[in-house]
This record gives sequence, C-alpha cells and structure tokens, in this order.
Amino acid sequence: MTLLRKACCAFAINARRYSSNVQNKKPPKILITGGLGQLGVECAKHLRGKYGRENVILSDIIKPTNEVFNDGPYIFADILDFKGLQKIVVDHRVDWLIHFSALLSAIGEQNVPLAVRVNIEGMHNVIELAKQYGLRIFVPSTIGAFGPDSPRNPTPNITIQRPRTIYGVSKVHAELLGEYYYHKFGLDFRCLRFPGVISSDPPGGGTTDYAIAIFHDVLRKGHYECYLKPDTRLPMMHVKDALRALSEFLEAPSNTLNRRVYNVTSMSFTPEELTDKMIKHIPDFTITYKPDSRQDIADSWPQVFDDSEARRDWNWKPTVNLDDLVSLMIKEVKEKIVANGF
Ligand code: AKB
Repeated sequence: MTLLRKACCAFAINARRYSSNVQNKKPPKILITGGLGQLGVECAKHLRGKYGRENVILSDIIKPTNEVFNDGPYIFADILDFKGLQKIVVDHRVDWLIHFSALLSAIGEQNVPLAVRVNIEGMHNVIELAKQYGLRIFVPSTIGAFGPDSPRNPTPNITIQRPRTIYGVSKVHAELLGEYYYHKFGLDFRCLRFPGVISSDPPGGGTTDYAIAIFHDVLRKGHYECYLKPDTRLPMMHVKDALRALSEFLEAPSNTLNRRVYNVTSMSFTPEELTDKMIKHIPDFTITYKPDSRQDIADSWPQVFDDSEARRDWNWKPTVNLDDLVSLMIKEVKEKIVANGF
C-alpha cells in the first residue's frame, strides 16, 4: 500500500469512528433514588431540561403528588431491595445513578437503626449495583461529614473527619467506599459535599433547615422560633447552585477530576445575618431563639467551607449570593403557599 493510500485509509477509518461517535452520543438514562426528598424533584426538573423528560426517572417508596407524577417518569424503588434495583436498571437501561436516599442529620439522631439501614445498607446496594452494571454514580455528601476535630474556618477538602452524628458517619463511609470502588474497580463514583441547601420545599430533618423553615414560618405566621443561636455560622447554598454544581460535576470529563469527592459552597451566614437581610423585605416579623440539640450538631460543623479544589478542577463557581437567596426564597415560598396552602 502506498503512503498516500495508507493515509487516506486511516482518515476514512477515523472519520467513520468520529461520525459514529457523534451519532451514538445519546443522552444518559438517569435514575434518581430518594426522589421525594429535598433535592429530587427539582433535580429531575433540571436534568429533564438538559437530557429530555423520558431520560430522567424519579423514584422513591412514597406515593407522589399528581404534579410530580405528571412531570415525568416516576417509579417505586426501594434502595434496600437489591434485586428490585437490578430489575429497574435492566428494564430502563439506566446509565447514571443519582443516589439521594438518606436520613438527614437531626432526623437520623432520632432513629439511628433506620439511619444505618437507609444510609449505610442502602449505599452498599447502590454501589454494588453501579459496579455490576458499569453505571456512573453520584452520591451527595455534606458539611456534616466533618466533626469537632476538623478545622472549621475554613474546612479544606482533605482534613480530619470525625463526625459525631450517624448521618456524618454514614457519609464518611459513603465517601471512602466510593473512592475505594473507584481505585479498585474503576467505578465512576462522584461525590459533592454540599453545605445546607436552601429551597422552597418544606424542611426535611436537617440541622441547616432553620434557613428554610424561617421563610415558611415568617411568611405564614410573621414569627419564627430558631433552634440555633443567633451567631451560629454555617455554609449554605441555594438549590439552583446546588443542582448546577451537581450537573456540571456529573458532566466533567473524568481526566479533569483530581478527586472523586469535592467540597462545594456558595456562602456562609448566621441566623442573625439572614434575619437582617429578610427584614429589608418583610419589616414586621419577629424572631426568638431557643437552641436545642441541633445546636451541638451545628457547633461541630464547618463554618466556612473551602471549595477551591472544585473551582480549580472543574471550574465550579456559585452565582447566588445571600441577597439573591433571600429574594428568591421569599418569591418561591410565597408561590408555594398560594399553590398548596402550606
Ligand atoms: C443537614 O442539615 O442535615 C443537611 C446537611 C448540611 O447535610 N442539610
């Protein structure tokens, strides 16, 4: 074969490969577990906008509202039932798994055996599932994966992690298990440590949830009793930023990721600072403080989260600051109250 013919052949083969790659670039089929928790419904909306309605399947063991059911595919999935999960992955040809099922920090302390089952046994199931079927798997972690021995201001990506809640222990377990499966089996495990995520959905048993409950109570009753002290500083993020972080991170090419677990955040504030901003919009509400056991949890968590590694490796950049967050929450919670009466 002449040199020219060889070159032409190579070009033709590469062109064929290229065009078949482009043709094959179909959107991923995504399964979301724990779909009726704090992030699931909004996450499904966000990803359906990107990958198509039919490609994002929301799942949970709870019966959905009509609105959720009519929004797109919704199925029953129990993360403690491994065979059931296998069937879903096969029947729906799932490519990516977003594993939201978990009991949050405050609620986990009230039922430790259930938290162990859901947060730890559930994680064992989904990680094996992802390995067996070659799925990309996203598992959220949290500022709650740190504890009183960790540096709190700022808390870097890699540091001491000795959490004192079952939620935190289960999340450290998930981080380590995921990294282990990545190194041992090449599993495409991805994990973001989120701060308190603020959305207009009602609070779901977390310690950072005062920053959600305050909007609901103030807009309905004109008063909020806060279970944290006024100067308790915690990292926070609006759900819009959280979902953008999640989808940008899921799409980041594997070779740009120096880690499988990244801190992400937008801002840090105290109940007092949040109240000062809210008063500009709603001048006549009142707040009282009655710290409870959640104060101990908050006091062991990061105050300021260092997400410089996420910014460096996959260009993470938050867009919603505290002023924007307050305006968005007032608007969105008012809309929820009008629509649902809660
Ligand atoms: C909680 O407060 O438990 C959660 C979290 C920070 O992970 N919102």
